[in-house]
Amino acid sequence: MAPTITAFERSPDRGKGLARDMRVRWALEEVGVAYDVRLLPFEAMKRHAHLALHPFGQIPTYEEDDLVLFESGAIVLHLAQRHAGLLPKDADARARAISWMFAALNTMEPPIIERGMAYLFEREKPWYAERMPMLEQRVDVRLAQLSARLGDAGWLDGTFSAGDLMMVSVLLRLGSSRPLDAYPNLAAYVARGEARPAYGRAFADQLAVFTGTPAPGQA
Ligand code: GTB
Repeated sequence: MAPTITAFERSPDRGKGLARDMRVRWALEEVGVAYDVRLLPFEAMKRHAHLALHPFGQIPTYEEDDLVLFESGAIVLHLAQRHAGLLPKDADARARAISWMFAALNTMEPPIIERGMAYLFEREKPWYAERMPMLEQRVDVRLAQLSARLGDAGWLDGTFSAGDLMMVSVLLRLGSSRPLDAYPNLAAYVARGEARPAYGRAFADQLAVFTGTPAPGQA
């Protein structure tokens, strides 16, 4: 049976691909696994049936036979370990790719999310003008370090991996409020990720939830 993931029935971004089901969809497309999606209204995410799958009442979740997973990173890692295409065969290269996944989630994502939350929800607050430059600077430090490491390479460590999938997904969370103009190699890196056919299919599928337009190839 095809695995089932959960996603927002109504996402505040209306299909811009920012919710975390997008990275799971992308991984599923990269490894060529067909999947079903169960769309959840916000209230249903907090009810017992969903809390049994996800202790924090969030999306995405992943169900495959008797296996239930939550946390987008764990789901992508599971897919990458079970299927070819997202992790190198060489054990050391594999471990390095997994390090990049953790770097995306633990080192890059927190300051990016903190800045994004302040930008969205604190703009009217008296402390915003003072706090924002500090948050911008924390993001900048990480972007500069990542940019220095990536240099002229296409991907973070040799061929495209789950580490790149996660890093591109996290960088996309910066959105239009924080363009990557100062880091042309990171902007090109993100564009390379978005240009992957698997990304395109995943993006079209999650957008179709909000536009009602079936993704190409789907009835
Ligand atoms: N660490 C978990 C993971 O990686 O899976 C975090 C999961 C998570 O934050 N899920 C969010 C959620 O379920 C959706 S992705 N939120 C509801 C809740 O907590 O009650 C975060 C998100 C939501 C919306 C947008 N957007 O519209 O732009 C972007 C990102």
